[in-house]
Amino acid sequence: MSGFKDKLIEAKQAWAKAGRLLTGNTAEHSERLPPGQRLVKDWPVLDLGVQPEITAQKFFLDINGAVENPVHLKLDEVMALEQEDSVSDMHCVTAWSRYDNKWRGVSSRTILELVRPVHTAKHVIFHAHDGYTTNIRLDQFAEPDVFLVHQWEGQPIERIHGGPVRVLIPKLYLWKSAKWVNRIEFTTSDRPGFWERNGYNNNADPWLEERYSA
Ligand SMILES: Nc1nc2c(c(=O)[nH]1)N[C@H]1C(S)=C(S)[C@@H](COP(=O)(O)O)O[C@H]1N2
Ligand SMILES: [Mo]
Repeated sequence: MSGFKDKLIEAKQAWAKAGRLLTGNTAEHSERLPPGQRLVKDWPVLDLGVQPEITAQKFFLDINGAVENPVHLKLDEVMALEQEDSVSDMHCVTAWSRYDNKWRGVSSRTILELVRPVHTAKHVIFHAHDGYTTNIRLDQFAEPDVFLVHQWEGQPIERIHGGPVRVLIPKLYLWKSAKWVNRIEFTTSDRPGFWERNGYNNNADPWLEERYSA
């Protein structure tokens, strides 16, 4: 009994340290629902308003910059890389979260093995067909739940959600997950992307409510 209580206090101290009780969520929710978020069942669409149609002909993916082996991939070459399934939650800065999304695609680990970033590479910049950009750190990219995804719930990812291939970074707010990605650039220094230059937080951790820049 007291062991359980100690555990609970320990957990709460850890949450408080991490800022997880920022908006006073109840304990059972704060386990999984980040502060200030509400659950949705559907998948809302959010972007700059241009939704480019990327056919297999138009599709390309450059992975280059501070890497030993830059590549230029067509869609069938992306599909020929090792494919994996993953289930993860999505958290959007506009305050919706969706649990248990089933994804299929290429893991960031597979990408890293393919292009081999140089030792001084520390950041990753995503570029997309609509001109959108967003940036993360290399260690965030290397997380096991990060994928280039082309299926959601067993179906091809729709154009409105960035199909045929988009980025997925579940542990960060969804603006870090570029739709219609066409270039993954590894860099030695950080370079803020579209929203990061326009008032959003550079780090974007939902558990720390890193929504806006200070
Ligand atoms: N290429 C591109 N990717 C993008 C965006 C965009 O405008 N263009 N918007 C971002 C933002 S702000 C969000 S919240 C998510 C939304 O993804 P969804 O429309 O699939 O929900 O995509 C992110 N990726
Ligand atoms: Mo967003």
